[in-house]
Amino acid sequence: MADGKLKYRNYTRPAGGWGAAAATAKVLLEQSVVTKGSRALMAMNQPGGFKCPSCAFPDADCTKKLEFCENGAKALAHEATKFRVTRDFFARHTVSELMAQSDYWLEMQGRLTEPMRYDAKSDHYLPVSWDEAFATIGRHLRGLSDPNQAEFYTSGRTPNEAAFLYSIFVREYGTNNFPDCSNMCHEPTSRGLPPAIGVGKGTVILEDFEHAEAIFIMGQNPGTNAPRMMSLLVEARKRGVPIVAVNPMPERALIRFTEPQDAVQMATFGSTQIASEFVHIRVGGDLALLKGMMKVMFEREAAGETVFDHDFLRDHTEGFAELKQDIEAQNWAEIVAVSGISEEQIRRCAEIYMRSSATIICYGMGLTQHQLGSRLVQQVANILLLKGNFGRPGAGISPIRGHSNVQGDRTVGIDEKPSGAYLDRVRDIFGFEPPRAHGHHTIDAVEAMLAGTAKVFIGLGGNFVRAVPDTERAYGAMRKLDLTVGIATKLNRGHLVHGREALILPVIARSERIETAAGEQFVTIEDSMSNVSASRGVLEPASPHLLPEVEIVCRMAMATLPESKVDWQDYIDDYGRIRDKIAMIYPAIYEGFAQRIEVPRGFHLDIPPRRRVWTTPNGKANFMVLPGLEVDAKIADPAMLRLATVRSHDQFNTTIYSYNDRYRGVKGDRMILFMNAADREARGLAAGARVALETISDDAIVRRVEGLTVIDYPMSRGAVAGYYPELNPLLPLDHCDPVSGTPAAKSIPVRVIAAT
Ligand SMILES: Nc1nc2c(c(=O)[nH]1)N[C@H]1C(S)=C(S)[C@@H](COP(=O)(O)OP(=O)(O)OC[C@H]3O[C@@H](n4cnc5c(=O)[nH]c(N)nc54)[C@H](O)[C@@H]3O)O[C@H]1N2
Ligand SMILES: Nc1nc2c(c(=O)[nH]1)N[C@H]1C(S)=C(S)[C@@H](COP(=O)(O)OP(=O)(O)OC[C@H]3O[C@@H](n4cnc5c(=O)[nH]c(N)nc54)[C@H](O)[C@@H]3O)O[C@H]1N2
Ligand SMILES: [Mo]
Repeated sequence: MADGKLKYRNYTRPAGGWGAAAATAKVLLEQSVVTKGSRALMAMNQPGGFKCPSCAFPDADCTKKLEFCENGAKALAHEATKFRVTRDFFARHTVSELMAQSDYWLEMQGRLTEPMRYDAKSDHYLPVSWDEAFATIGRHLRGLSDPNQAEFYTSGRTPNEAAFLYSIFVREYGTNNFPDCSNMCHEPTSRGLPPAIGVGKGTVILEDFEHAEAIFIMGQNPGTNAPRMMSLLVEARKRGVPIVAVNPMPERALIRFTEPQDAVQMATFGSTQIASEFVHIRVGGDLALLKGMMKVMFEREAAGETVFDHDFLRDHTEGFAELKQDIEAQNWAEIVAVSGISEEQIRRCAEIYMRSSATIICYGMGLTQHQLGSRLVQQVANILLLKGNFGRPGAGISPIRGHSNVQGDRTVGIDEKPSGAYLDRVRDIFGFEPPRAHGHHTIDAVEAMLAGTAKVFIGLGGNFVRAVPDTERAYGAMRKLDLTVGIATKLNRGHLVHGREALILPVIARSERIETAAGEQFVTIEDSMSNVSASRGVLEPASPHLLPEVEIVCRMAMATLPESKVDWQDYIDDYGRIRDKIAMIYPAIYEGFAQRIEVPRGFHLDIPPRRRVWTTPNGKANFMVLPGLEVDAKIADPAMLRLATVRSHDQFNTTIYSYNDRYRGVKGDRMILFMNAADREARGLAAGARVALETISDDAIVRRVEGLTVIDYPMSRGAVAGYYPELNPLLPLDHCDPVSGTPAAKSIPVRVIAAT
């Protein structure tokens, strides 16, 4: 996908700054929402306003007047756009014609305006009434011989109220098939951390950044994907806090940043150095780095120094001896070879870590999207436990989540492996017997579609076919279904790769007002640091025919379950009633929801490790041993490179805002292969060469993407990077972490083939 005008120039300015300010103005203008958009921006992340629809990073205290960033502005501008996808639009284009358009083009057509159904005879989407649409869903779901033949996907923009009701509806219908975007994202956090520290969430809150004495950022690109985090990092640097960034790509915002909301820095063209230590890791080298750092710590203890928090180890942990044995068994030559980092630099990182009495380790997709992602994040917990970096100000583990409410959706029931205790509460409170068998996560769902056992797919938000691995196979799988339903704000590929019958159901977006028979409603979301707050849209809905997600879920339930035990109509009107039920199902964290949500900035959900309470089976924090140094299966092929699929600065997941990637110096093209010049030369390729990539796998499926342009980029050796979702055809469905099912999208073994 390109506009044919690739330009590449090394970006040497700091990230943020005037570039960000100009980009904000530009996107508002492009979407023709300058006045509406800027008014909405003022209400974003303010008490009484709505929550930014972009990432899940929390907003800071109210002392800051404007809490938004360039990429939040892009998300909002694209939501508040004046462009519309109408029935005339669908009359003008067949679905096959639309299929030939790029993701960018589809996105730029604007907001969906009314429910549509696919008509196979004409290959067009035609208008359909809401009643008829729900009746179609009910007919299909009631017609299945087994409820497990339906897949109920959720994407993380869905607010708590809608996600909670969806989880109740689907369980009353009779399945735990909840494939979710987080299955491709932070599932290693959700599955990996509970055995270690008792919760599958981060333990850090915003204030901790003010008390931290060292911050590590591993496998995460905050300048693009969590820009509100940058102001915390700038503040920390100003206090002289060391920041260690671990990344195979020297991301610009990890190097230098100008705070766009800092008037002085803006006026003086000033900037802050972010990483005091940049660790240019090999893709998949993080386990070796962490073990190397721990090895230094054990060496120092052996030499008589006190490095560990011995009281904490004694009172709170188990498994120390096993960890010690594993770490001491590693040798430096291998640690250096696998990480790609010199022993000297690893020792420096260890020194920074040992000197700090309060350390935060943040991480993103660079850690989770590996074949042993779940077990890798446990190693992050290990190193933090050694120094008692839990339950103390300025310290803890900080997975930086993706979608604005992805964490909340999981908290309120989107879980394919629900606990028995939770299911008992659902039974007691709602009066039906929920299914006990575990359901499908994302990869299982695609496999069920491929096998022909899945018949119906309902997507509450998101762009499933474009986000999952193995694009070609996923398209084929989707097309076998009897019914596909896309509940969405914007037209996307998922609506064009559809089942025999298909529906598009357009929703009121985050920034828009929800009025019901009971008056104006608000929804709630949970950010990456477990703060729950209210979100009230301020804009007029994009069309009078849109429905709120809550109502869509309720009406799907009513159309499917005529004998339901749940009073769905009640929930359509009054979202307070939904919150009351959430409080009943989750008393430990949500008790008093109705009152607590009245506080302007919301409230924090209890995270027991912050109190040094461990809700693990043995009541302790556990050191988890992962033998060896590799997080991805070794591949003997000497031509192999590890491909990391990443986000550009101008996209939100499968939504492409433009073909540019400012901080990486790319303009006008996304079919790019970032490669180290030495790796390029070793393959006899010229700079700017056109190449194809082919996946190395042993399943006899040829996975190939053509038409990539090689850019000399300071990647660590052996690693290449390119953009998601264009490169998803290269990612085999089973190339994933077995514990979480998360695709190893950061380490696809590939071979480069020169174009002939
Ligand atoms: N503007 C914007 N914001 C977003 C999103 C978006 O698309 N656009 N997406 C949202 C979502 S859903 C998510 S999950 C987050 C994602 O946010 P991030 O986690 O920042 O996502 P990525 O861009 O996929 O990759 C992160 C980094 O991992 C590095 N990396 C790759 N392989 C390795 C490795 O082996 N080790 C290490 N240490 N690093 C590695 C890459 O170079 C890259 O800098 O952002 C959220 N916020
Ligand atoms: N190769 C590779 N694959 C990846 C990743 C990667 O790094 N590499 N990252 C993975 C990750 S971390 C994630 S989270 C997934 C993302 O997977 P998804 O969450 O499925 O994808 P998105 O692109 O975020 O979904 C965008 C669509 O959501 C709809 N939408 C937007 N706002 C709303 C709303 O308020 N309500 C409703 N109902 N719909 C809305 C719009 O129609 C839009 O087209 O992709 C994963 N796939
Ligand atoms: Mo994500």
